[in-house]
Amino acid sequence: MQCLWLFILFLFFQSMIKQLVEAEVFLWPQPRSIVWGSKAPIILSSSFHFRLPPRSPPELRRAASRFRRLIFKEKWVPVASSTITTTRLARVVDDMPFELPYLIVRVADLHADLQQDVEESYMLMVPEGGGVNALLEANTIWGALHGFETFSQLVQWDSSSGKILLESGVNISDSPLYSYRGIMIDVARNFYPVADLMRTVRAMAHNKLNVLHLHLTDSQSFPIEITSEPELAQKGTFGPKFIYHASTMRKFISFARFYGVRVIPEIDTPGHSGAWAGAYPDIVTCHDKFWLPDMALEPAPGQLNPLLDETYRVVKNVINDIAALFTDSLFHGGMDEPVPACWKSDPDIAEYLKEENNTLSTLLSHYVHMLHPYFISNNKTAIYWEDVLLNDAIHVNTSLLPPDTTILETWNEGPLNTKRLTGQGYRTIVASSDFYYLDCGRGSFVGNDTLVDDQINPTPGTPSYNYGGSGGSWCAPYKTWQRIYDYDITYNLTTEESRLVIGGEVCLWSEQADETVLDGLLWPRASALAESLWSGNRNNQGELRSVNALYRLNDWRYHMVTRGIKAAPLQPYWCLKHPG
Ligand code: CP6
Repeated sequence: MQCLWLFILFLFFQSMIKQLVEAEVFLWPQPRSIVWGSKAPIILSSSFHFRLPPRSPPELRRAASRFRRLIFKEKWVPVASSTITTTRLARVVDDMPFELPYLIVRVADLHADLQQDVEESYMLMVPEGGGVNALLEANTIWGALHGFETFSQLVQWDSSSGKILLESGVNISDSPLYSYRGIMIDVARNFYPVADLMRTVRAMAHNKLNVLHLHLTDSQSFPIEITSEPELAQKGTFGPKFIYHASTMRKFISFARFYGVRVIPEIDTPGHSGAWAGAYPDIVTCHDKFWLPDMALEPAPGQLNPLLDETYRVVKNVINDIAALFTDSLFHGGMDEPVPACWKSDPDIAEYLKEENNTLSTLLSHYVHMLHPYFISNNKTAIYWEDVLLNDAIHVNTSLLPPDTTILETWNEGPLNTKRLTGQGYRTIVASSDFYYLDCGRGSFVGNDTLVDDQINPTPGTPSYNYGGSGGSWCAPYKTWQRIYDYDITYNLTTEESRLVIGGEVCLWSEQADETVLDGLLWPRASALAESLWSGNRNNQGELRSVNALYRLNDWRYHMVTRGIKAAPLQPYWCLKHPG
């Protein structure tokens, strides 16, 4: 009996000691598998180098020098570190001045392109005690980049000795649960300077996020230069400063690639297209009819007219140009939120609808029938918002959208629509407005919060929004990092359906956002998504890991701040110094 108590006591202390030790190194996102040894720190001196495979491509070489610079420059001291850590490190530095000579990098396939489903796994082995090389093995350079990132997070600065230290005796075997781990930024409601998008790409890479989806066009503006149709941007943006020139965008895409981040363009049609009217008023329905001046906080939806040849001439040019500019094989074609009253307000469409068997859905079907092949002929897989199949009033038949060239992005009805889409055999990206919309719950509106599509020319005096468009309170509450972390994107799916969920993305709609608030809206909430999609939001017992993640995420937030990302605080600083 006594023995049993002693044993329980032993277990208790053992787990306490383990917790103290494990609290010293924070990795984000947590790797799939990590085995710690004694964790005796070893020194990285200025002779330390990454040893790359012969004939490594520039992406790998630049990443190696980037990370080497980061490791020696950032002098990271975990904010959450206790005095125990510092004294232990100081003692170890005195007692065992062991150095790590090299990190040997091995990559099986040096030339795999950065595309959907590229292999991203890596193994990182730092032998105990120094003197022996560490090893990073990956199947592709994109996996090796993730390995560099993890390596950089094992590094700390010891302020008392001034040495750069690395935890030794670590074995990490890591790979993502989902291949699509993204952030969507709406750059049409407000413009984002490229420098801010570049900082976002760097932050994404630190979080092992791999897709930046740019919502490039909407009714408010058309800020991307289309070489063959220059007037679209010239007459569709807020001004000459608010344009992504093709040459700038090309450089940005290449920059992102060096960080292992794919940039996916979205040209949103046929709805949300009011800004096309600047250059081509004739192909856009209802752009000048919605709404009354006192409601004019959101422009008319503006929808491309599927009945006109001119529409297809312009759309085809736009898709061909964007397809050539953006190197990713995925291309987002929009198709969200069709407004029946907008199309109906056009006399030709009204006429069309009088014919037997003609409906708004057959009109959209004609448009999709024309549009989808433009993506195929450019060797692209099209992504569409779920509305194209699931919108009650206007949707197309699945036969128009072959699953091998179509991916759907779900944003309504929580997990229900994910089931509907995967159930029909479509690969699906989850961007649930209930869980992943980052702009929600920050604004307010006055009065009626439901924008009915028949609300064309609403009665003067109708309560109106006090800001433009959706977002804000429209989709309250504000999504906390825990809410994002805990969302099970394969909830209620069969194994087969789950396999079709390729990942998810948080969305930053920009009615009330631009570069001044970008970092604080994205981070650390996008970090919650990053870990949830990388190594899962539950432990082996099926319990949500967010319960124990706060301390580590808090430290990661400070680490991001050190790396130049103005991530929002999660708690008073005090809390990190007084862990429960
Ligand atoms: N703009 C576009 C939007 C939204 C969508 N598409 C949106 C809808 C509802 C909420 C937030 C954003 N502002 N083009 C939906 C995909 Cl709550």
